[in-house]
Amino acid sequence: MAEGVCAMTTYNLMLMPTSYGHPEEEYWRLIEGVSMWDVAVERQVQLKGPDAGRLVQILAARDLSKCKIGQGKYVPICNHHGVLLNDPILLKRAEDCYWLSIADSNIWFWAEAIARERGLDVEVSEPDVSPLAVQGPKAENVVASIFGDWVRDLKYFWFRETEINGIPVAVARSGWSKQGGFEIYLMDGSKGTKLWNIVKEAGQPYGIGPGNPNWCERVESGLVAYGGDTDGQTNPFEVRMGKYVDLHVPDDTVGIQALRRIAADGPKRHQLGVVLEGSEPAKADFRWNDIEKDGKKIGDLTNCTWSFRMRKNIGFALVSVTALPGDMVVVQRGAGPVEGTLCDLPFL
Ligand code: THG
Repeated sequence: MAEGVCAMTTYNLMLMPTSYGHPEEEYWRLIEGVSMWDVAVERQVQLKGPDAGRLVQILAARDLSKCKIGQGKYVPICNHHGVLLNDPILLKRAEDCYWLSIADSNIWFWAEAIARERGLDVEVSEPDVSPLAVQGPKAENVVASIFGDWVRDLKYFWFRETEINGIPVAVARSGWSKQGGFEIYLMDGSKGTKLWNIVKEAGQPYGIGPGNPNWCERVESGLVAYGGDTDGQTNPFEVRMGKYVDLHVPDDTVGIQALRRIAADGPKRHQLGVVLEGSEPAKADFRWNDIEKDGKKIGDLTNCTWSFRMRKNIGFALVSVTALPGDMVVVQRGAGPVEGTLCDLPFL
């Protein structure tokens, strides 16, 4: 509140700040400087016990057999039909302890139910962990000035557990932007303001300011939002996550039979970008609008944003695989139809 937050959204049954009142300033700070985000809503589902490794491989259709302690991986979690349930980042803390850093859907219930149904010796819980993201080209200098130069050697998604002024944290190279940066996983919620102020002070020389997972940057960069760009039928192949699915994982991985079938038949839809006509920020609220080609519906526009760098309205299209980059389409919105052109993702 002290930072002037003026908009929030709900995510994982919690409130996430979404604006501090200056969207364009917040965007350029991320692109050119450094921004700090309260993303405590990215809850951790912890799997702990002798069967934690087995459970995580049953939940995630990505081969985790070579995942090392201290390593993170982006893993699709699917149901038995191969439909995406969540797209967490997995953090391997120990041979018998993993975190699933989840997007907006309840994986605690799911993991607990699968563990009990399979008779596994593992405890599923939601520990007191709240990530704080530091993102942008100057993030590395800020985080190194707090924790030391070792953070510069962290590989993407790798992390190390440490502490700062008695505050227990894990520092990871990760975050929901393509501008580079870190996430500091706070392991004691009562010290949130203390940690925030440490980062804020260390960031002063670099012009740090508050922000949030930035909608414009993530669309430009082609990052998927589970639940925003996916519906109740979306499988990982449809939303460019096929590279995170390993079809050779053991047969007891939830959904793997369905995913093998979908891979063999070929998915029906794919995710492309769409650049809309016009060079004024769109006022209409786009969300899952019909996309038509030659007068027939071919799919949906799952998000749309004004791109500050492209000076165009852009969005993601979840469309029939018969639609290809370069195709002209029409998007149906409340204010009337608007023309657009399909393209590959990412935009930038
Ligand atoms: N941070 C943490 N947890 C999270 C998110 C986060 N959980 C949910 C959600 N966000 C997960 N979504 C993503 C999606 C993409 C990436 C990170 C989180 C990402 N992707 C890179 C890319 O697409 O180029 C690289 C992925 C790879 O190739 O392995 O970074 O933000 N804690």
